[in-house]
Amino acid sequence: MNKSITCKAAVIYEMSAKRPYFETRPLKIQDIELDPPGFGEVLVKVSAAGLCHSDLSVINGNRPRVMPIVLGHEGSGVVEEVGEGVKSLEVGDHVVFVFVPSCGSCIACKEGRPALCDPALEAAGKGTLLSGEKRIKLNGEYINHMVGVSCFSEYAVVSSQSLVKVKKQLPLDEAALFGCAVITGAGAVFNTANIRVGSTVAVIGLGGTGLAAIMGAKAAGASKIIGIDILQEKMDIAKQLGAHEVFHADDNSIIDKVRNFTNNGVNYSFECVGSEKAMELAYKILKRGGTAVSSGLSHPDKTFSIQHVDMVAGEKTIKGSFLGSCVPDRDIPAYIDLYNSGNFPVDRLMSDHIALDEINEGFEKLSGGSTVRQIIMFK
Ligand code: CXF
Ligand code: ZN
Repeated sequence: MNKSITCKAAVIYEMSAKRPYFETRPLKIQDIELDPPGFGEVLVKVSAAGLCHSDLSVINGNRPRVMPIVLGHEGSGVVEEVGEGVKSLEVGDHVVFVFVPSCGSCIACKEGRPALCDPALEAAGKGTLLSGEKRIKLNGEYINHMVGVSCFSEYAVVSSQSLVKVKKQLPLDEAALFGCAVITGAGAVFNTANIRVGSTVAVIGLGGTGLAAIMGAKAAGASKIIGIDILQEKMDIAKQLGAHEVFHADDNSIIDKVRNFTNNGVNYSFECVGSEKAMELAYKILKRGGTAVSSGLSHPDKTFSIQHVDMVAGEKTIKGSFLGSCVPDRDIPAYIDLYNSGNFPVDRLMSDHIALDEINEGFEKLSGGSTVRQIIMFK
């Protein structure tokens, strides 16, 4: 009979803490107890976990979640134990967490759109694993899972459908990036937009996801790539990764500048901020016939507005992109191969490696915009 284990994890009890987080310390490093993996579940020893804006959005209240919760949805690790019925993975396998598990039997999964898996959405809302169960206990009471992952923890019990096996040659800090930044940003380019070689592209918001979109656009053969942000450091990285031009988001003449740099607007724009202002800009810089793709997540109260007639007469498309419209088992290994070919320098997204107990300092830095991906490394 397998036993439960005790390990350290970052727990958050309430949202909307004030900054600076290194003073208010919204994430508490505590001992949690993990039940053994149930049917179809896996115990993973977490190796690396990235600090992403979507975790920050839970901390600052932009993305309300059930509390208390162990955050973390971008990570990698090594399989420590498999529950009954797990056929696809074995002890010692290296894995990347996926923030939408796919049940495989709902209509969305069956039609090849696992990002839209219905049971996964329900489980995420309730803070459970795909099975509907919780496996994390704090002081004897069950607490919540973050999108079935909760990898700001030394160990995680997750559904086997929340994992993709990866080759052992790939360093696990690099592997972690594929679970969110890369599939979300590059997936939006490769899958959601499915851009044509020669397309003109603008990316708004040059964090982990936006920079992955820049790399994706370059790898997919875009002829002009524009990066837009409010921070010079990020615009500089975008240029190193393939942006031909960068503009400051607050520049009053940005729309004209994008139009002048391209043939009167871009074929594809990618909103990677999660703000209605960025969404409106993404729409306004489109060329006729263009498509604006948004992977940013704003507060549920937010709406954006566009000129209706312009959308109709200009045959413009607005598309949402969740999980980069990826099929993780297919796309994560493919994106890793692309990385290994040298044409997709994902490791450039890494700013820092930190320890679990530096997580509040890390989120403060992320809020200030001075970093791309900080990776928590576990021993
Ligand atoms: C998010 C989507 C909402 C749940 C957490 C992960 N994606 C990228 O950050
Ligand atoms: Zn993320």
